[in-house]
Formats: sequence, C-alpha cells, structure tokens
Amino acid sequence: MKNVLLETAQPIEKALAVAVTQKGTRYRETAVEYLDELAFLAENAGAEVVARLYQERECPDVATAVGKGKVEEIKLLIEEQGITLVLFDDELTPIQFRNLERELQVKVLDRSAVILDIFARRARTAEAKLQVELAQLQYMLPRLSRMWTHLSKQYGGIGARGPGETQIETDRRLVRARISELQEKLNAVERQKFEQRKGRSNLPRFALVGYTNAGKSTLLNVISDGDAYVANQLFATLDSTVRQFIMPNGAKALISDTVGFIRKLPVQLIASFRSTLAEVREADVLLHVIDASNPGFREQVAVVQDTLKSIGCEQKPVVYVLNKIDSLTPSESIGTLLAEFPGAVPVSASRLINIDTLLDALVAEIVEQLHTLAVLIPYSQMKSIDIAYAAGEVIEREDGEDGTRLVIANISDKTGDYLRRLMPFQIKN
Ligand SMILES: Nc1nc2c(ncn2[C@@H]2O[C@H](COP(=O)(O)OP(=O)(O)OP(=O)(O)O)[C@@H](O)[C@H]2O)c(=O)[nH]1
Ligand SMILES: [Mg+2]
Repeated sequence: MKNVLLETAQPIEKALAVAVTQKGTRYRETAVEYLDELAFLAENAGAEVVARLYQERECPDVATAVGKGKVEEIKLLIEEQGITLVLFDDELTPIQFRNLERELQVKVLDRSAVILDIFARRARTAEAKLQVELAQLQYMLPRLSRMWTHLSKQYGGIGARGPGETQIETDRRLVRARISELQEKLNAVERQKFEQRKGRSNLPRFALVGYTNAGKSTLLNVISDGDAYVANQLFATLDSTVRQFIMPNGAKALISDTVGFIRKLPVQLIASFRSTLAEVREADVLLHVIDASNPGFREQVAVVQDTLKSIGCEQKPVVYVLNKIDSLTPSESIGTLLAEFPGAVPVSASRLINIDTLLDALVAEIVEQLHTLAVLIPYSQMKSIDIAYAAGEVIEREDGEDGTRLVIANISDKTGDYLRRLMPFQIKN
C-alpha cells in the first residue's frame, strides 16, 4: 500500500487562491494575510498563485464552500487565466471537494493538502518520511472516494467510471492496514530515541520553537556554531537536531531545533510528529522565536502558543526572542515591541545583533539550578572523570593519594543528582 499519495501541486502550476472568511472587523486584512501565506505555501509546493479571490460569509457553503455566484466567477477566472489548480485556505469537506471538482473541472486542494505536500517534499530522514506518510494517509482516508474519482478520470478506464464501492472499501482496508504498520514503526522509533536520550547527559536543555521561517535554525547555528539548513522556505527543517553549547558563565547546555508551526497545521501532522516533538516536550526552557518583521507576527505568536498547548507544553518556562529586528516594518519599533512582550529579547540572528543578551537571558533561566560540586574519584573509578568533565566545568583538579579530587562548577540540578548517584564518594568543599 505504498505510493497512493495525494495528488498535489506540480511545478509551474497556475493556481487560484480562495479565502472564505467569516464576517468580522478585520476581515479584509486578515484574509489578505492568509492568502499571502497560502501563496507562499503554494510556491513552496511548486505552484504559482496568479489570481486571488475573497469571500466574506457567515459560514462556508456546505456544498461548495463559496456561494454559487463565486463558483461562476471562479470558472471564468479558470478560463481566462489558464488556471489548473484552485486552492482553498480552509480545510474542505469530502463533499465540498467532490462538488467543486465536478463544477470546476480542475484540481482542487485545501491548505492542509498543500502543507502535507511540502512536508512530503522536505522529508529526508526515515523518521520524517514515516511521519509524513502516516499524516497523508490519515488525511486521505475519509476522502478516498474523491481520490478515486480523480484517478479514474486521470487514467480513463473503461467507461471512465470510478471504481465501485467495493473497490473503495478494499482500499480503505489497505490504507488502514498501512496506517497501523506505520504507527508501529514510529512507536519503535520513539522507544529507540527515548533510550538514546536517557543515555545522553543531564545538561540543561533548551528547545527552539516558533512559526515556520521565523529563524530558528539560523539561531541554532549562531548559538551552537553549527551549519543547520537555513532557507527562506516553509518547513525547511522537519527533524530535530540537538547541539551542545557553552553558556557565557561556562556552563554546558543542549539546544534543539525542530519543525516549525503554522496556522492550521493539519492535526494529522501534529499527531504523527510526536517523536520529533519529544525534544520540545522534554526541554527545560523553550526559546520561542518570533519573526518580528512579519506583519502578521502577533497571530503567529498565538498560533505557536496554541500548538504548544496541544502538545502539552504550555507550562514550560519560555524566553521570547524577537528576531529579525534588522528589518522591522516602519510601524513597529523595538521600544513598543518590548512594551508588548516584556522580558523578550530583541535580536537579529542573521546579523548577529544582541546575541550576547540572549545568552545571558538563557543563563538567568537556569542559574538558580546551577551548583558547584566537589568529588573525590578513586583510582578504581577513573571512568567517572570523563563523566565529570562532560557534566560541567572542572575548575580544580588535584591528583592525590586516594584518587582525583575535582571541583566542578555549573552543574545543573539534574546533573548534580545524577553525579551523586554515580559518585557516592562526593566530599564537601
Ligand atoms: N532579515 C533577517 N532575516 C533572517 C534573520 N534570521 C533568519 N533570517 C532569514 O529567515 C529565513 C528563515 O530562516 P530559518 O533559520 O531557516 O528559519 P526556521 O525558523 O528554521 O524555518 P523552518 O525550518 O522553515 O521552520 C532565512 O532566509 C534566514 O536567512 C534575521 O535576523 N533577519
Ligand atoms: Mg529551520
């Protein structure tokens, strides 16, 4: 049951983007921002938005999302501009899909399908591929009959009829079987990663979180002196990366970078990216990276907060990082931003502005948990010396008769507990 993937955007497809927004005060501005983002998503999936259409309604039409008049307008645009793909900003029901494709005679996709398509393009590691396939199949399952109409249209077939209900039932069963298989594989990956993390040191852990394209990977590279993939793309990062770095006070810490969030991230994706998001769930402190140069950043902040809540991370300490201050819109200033986000740290990750202040803020978050510990390691336990060096900053060393005496600074609570268990021969300094 492989390769029955979603039919999604192909390169240089000409797309029409449609937003159906609920009546409200900021209706027009928000709709414009939504479609800007949808156009960027489309571009990332290999299509170009050549026309846009807005409709304000109390609620979407049950049969076709937009009203009858708009359907006619869309038909006209398709003809005039040679459009091959119509993108809806909201998730469509299977019925809406079917009706719209029948009426319009071109491919119709919703925002979730475009996001899934981008994820499928970006998935590189085995884990990411499993996660994306799982999300795609779960998205596809309730829409199977519609996809079959698609396939039969595409391949003609005798009489060009869709396969009968029995065929669809068989396929549903196959898809469900593949879903269970993928879930099992992912559970195994998750267990394996959990074991790996257990074996990892107990250093303080920070996790970068934020809206996609906010600059998380750029910041990871700056902080940990690395070369993670950075691009003006949505979902450039799909996996998590963990790096060790040394804080200004000499303490060692870990920082992780992971997949970004977006408005209306398909629920199937959040669920299937569980193992990737484990780094976020297990971090001590979150760095919420905000693209302060984006006019819609306030809504993005709310989206990230909601997503964190949905993965059970709303209680974690957060350092807000106002990134891209080098290119703020004229209506924003650092002063007003700080009044709105007290305690946030304004930076530019790419221009290296104010990074020291950010690092100091990270130290402040964990400094209360940092201790100095003196240990005497008997010569029979020499392996523990390496562990001590990895755990903190060794500021004194004395090789005496009974063993090696070390004074280790900047040890976190967790590491301290760990060392105490490992080295019961701790002495007072
Ligand atoms: N002007 C400006 N651009 C920046 C800054 N930091 C990052 N960028 C740019 O923003 C874009 C996205 O950066 P990434 O670091 O890939 O963002 P990300 O949050 O990891 O994005 P995803 O992995 O796609 O979710 C890139 O083109 C960066 O060069 C900054 O301080 N100022
Ligand atoms: Mg990234």
